Amino acid sequence: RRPTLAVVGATGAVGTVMLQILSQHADIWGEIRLIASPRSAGRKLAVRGVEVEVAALSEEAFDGVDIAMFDVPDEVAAQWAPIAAAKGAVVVDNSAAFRMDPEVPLVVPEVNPHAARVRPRGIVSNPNCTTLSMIVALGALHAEFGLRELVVSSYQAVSGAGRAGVDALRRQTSLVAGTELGNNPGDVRRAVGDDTGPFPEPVALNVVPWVGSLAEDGWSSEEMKVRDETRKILGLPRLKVAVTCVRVPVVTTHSLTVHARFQDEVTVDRAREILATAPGVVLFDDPAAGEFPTPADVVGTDPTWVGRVRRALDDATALELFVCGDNLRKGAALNTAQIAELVAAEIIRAS
Ligand code: 2RA
Repeated sequence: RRPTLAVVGATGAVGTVMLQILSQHADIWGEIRLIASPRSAGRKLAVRGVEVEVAALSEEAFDGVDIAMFDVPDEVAAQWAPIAAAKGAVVVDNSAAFRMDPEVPLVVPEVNPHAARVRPRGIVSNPNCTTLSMIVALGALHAEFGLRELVVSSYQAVSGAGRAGVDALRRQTSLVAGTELGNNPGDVRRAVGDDTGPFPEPVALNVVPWVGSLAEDGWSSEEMKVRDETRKILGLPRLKVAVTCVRVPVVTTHSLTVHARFQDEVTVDRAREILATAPGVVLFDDPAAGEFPTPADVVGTDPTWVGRVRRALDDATALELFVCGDNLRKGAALNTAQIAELVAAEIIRAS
């Protein structure tokens, strides 16, 4: 039996990538139902080469659905994911609403696929895009070396804030392009005006050391997600994690610098072997030839790209890495689709 799939949030930035991925992956699905807010209902979107009309989010929309992938705001997921689960669907949710719920597994198929099998609430969570942009590479290194501590800085693309983020960067860039702006305090801010979109400061010609909302003691919600989710996925509840999240003027693909300290001494040669052979990872690391990953080349691709692999100068147990991942693909839609495919395989085996 081919499972019925619902895509909830089909018209958003991640939903759009999701429909592309569903059109590219092996077609294991029966019906694919597209669901969105009543505002978007009635639109027609192509998936698997067929136009499908978007249905409004409602209880009836989940009738007969086996798996429902959600990419909607946290409060919408908090309300509707349990409704879909109560109607018998396994929900794969990309919001933050359930990620830290002990009864909801947080799954990265390359790292902890077994976790997806135990889902007492009928919900499986997809990690945040920033965690996902590094965790496949880190998981592979952890499996061999035993991770002890992480120090991370992110360089996050504006599409992490959805279509509004991309629109804001494009608008701001058009206002500063070809000017001499960027040489005097406040000149970029004055050119951009008060409307900085979903960001607290101008993002064109700038970097903004803030992503998400204010958490405790000056940390951002995004920074807390990277720490909490990494601990949960790797099963390391006391892992030391220091993280600073930064928004940069890149459309799509998050980058991170990672200082990872392990249990024992590490070698760059072994780390390179692990990264070169890990599923879902591409090692692209030859600085002498000018080879290291950048968002401009990584965008639109599936893997986690790793470069600049070095042993820490002052600690033989630590590695330095530069990592890039498409935040809309592996960072969101692709990982969600991979989880849904794991669950679908269970349903197909059982039928
Ligand atoms: C961002 N990580 O980049 C967030 C989106 N989930 O804004």
